[in-house]
Amino acid sequence: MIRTFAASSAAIVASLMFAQTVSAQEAAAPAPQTETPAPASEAPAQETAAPAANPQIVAFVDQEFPQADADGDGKLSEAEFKAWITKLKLAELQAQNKPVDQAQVDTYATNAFSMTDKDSDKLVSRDDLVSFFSGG
Ligand SMILES: [Ca+2]
Ligand SMILES: [Ca+2]
Repeated sequence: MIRTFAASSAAIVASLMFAQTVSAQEAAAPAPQTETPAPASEAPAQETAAPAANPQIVAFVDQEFPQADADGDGKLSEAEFKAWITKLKLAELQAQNKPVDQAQVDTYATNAFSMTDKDSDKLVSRDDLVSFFSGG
């Protein structure tokens, strides 16, 4: 039961991530800033600092992050991230009976890392992953 859920959510998140990566490649330019300022005058008592993350994404990251973080320092290096995302991608391709193009998977992993590492310090935190998978 749990294994089935984990596998299906991994596939969903991997597909989501692939769609984002493809669209970013097509755009070939930094995404326009679409931040809409929150109405500050309303509901001042409510904490609005942390937007609610999709529980399925949080569960997925909580499950996957420790496996991806090979040296256990709480951050994914580029090598750790790419090894992990490559494994996910290969599993997705296998599940769909699609041929594996290693060069394409490498490019995908490189793009995914740069998109996830928003501050370009070559490290990806758990929160970075959650926000990336959440489309942020
Ligand atoms: Ca690490
Ligand atoms: Ca970073």
